[in-house]
Amino acid sequence: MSSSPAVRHDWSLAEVEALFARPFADLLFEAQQVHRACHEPNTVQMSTLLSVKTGACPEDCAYCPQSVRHDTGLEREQLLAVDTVRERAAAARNAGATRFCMGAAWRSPKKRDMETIVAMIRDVHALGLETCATLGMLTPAQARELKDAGLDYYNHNLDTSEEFYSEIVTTRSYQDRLDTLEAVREAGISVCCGGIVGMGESVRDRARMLQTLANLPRHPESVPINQLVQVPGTPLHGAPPVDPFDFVRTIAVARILMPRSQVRLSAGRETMSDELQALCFLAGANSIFYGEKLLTTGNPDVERDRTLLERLGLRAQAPATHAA
Ligand code: SAM
Ligand code: DTB
Ligand code: SF4
Repeated sequence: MSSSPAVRHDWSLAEVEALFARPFADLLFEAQQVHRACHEPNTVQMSTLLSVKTGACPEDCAYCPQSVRHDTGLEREQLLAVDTVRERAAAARNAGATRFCMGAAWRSPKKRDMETIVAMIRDVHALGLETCATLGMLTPAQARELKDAGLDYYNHNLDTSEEFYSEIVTTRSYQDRLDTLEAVREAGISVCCGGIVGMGESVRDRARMLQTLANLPRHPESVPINQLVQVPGTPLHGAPPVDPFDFVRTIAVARILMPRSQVRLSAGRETMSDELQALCFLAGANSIFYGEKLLTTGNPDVERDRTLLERLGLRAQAPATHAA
């Protein structure tokens, strides 16, 4: 493709559903063309996650092992010390990550926690890493405070369609999520926002979620597409598994709808074959979580990922300049 694909914000549901319905090869071909018109091919952005506060979350997200309402046997942990986080970030950088994402099992950060989080962000930023945090809902003032500390990205997922959302989470609304995304955007922080495939949602729900993301006033700079990690004790344990090709289709549609965004092949890689991951890269994924743990569950170890990238001729992306 010689000319850049248009960045649109007016996708209709019918158009997005039609993409999902296309023959697999046609869809992947278009996604790969869009990908190559907008990104350096054969490069992957690598983020390392750290859970800085684990478990005992008051929210009831049906997929999440950290909700206090699900008995998953997870050991809860208080907010980590700033020194510990700095050491883990330095190790991630030395292993090749360019972005470090700090996650907390909160509905929203409390006043007393903000000081520690701000210190963590300053230290990770000073290591030369891109900083990312996912701390739950934010007020506009909290978003500005995080921006001032040097926060580059904020992760807050829509998770699914507005229609299916109430089957998954009842303790906050879809509008709450959109309000946090707006606060993050207004503060000048780049947005990381995506969702989960494999919660029993329909193809229409997947299409609706991607349509909502693509029709935001600006596309999220990062779009994580997670495959549900089924954790015993969560209500979604035992949900019907996703057809792997449908997972790949979701990545491809995200790529076509949001041509310039980084599309992240996120949770769920530990149980995916190398071949399935290769199809996801072919469909336009150009970002992964890197390091043997996500927040509380497993991720492929560094050796397996290095080997996979080498076998596919993929290389790590340099830290992005924040163009949107
Ligand atoms: N508590 C904060 C929040 O919910 O905004 C931040 C952390 S939360 C764990 C971040 C995201 O991780 C969720 O929005 C969800 O998309 C994803 N996630 C959580 N558990 C998951 C699972 N079992 N499988 C796949 N993705 C999951
Ligand atoms: C995202 O979309 N996926 C990451 C990150 N953003 C915070 C989290 C995945 C969590 C998987 C379950 C766990 O490890 O607890
Ligand atoms: Fe809490 Fe976030 Fe898990 Fe929901 S996804 S239960 S808000 S940690």
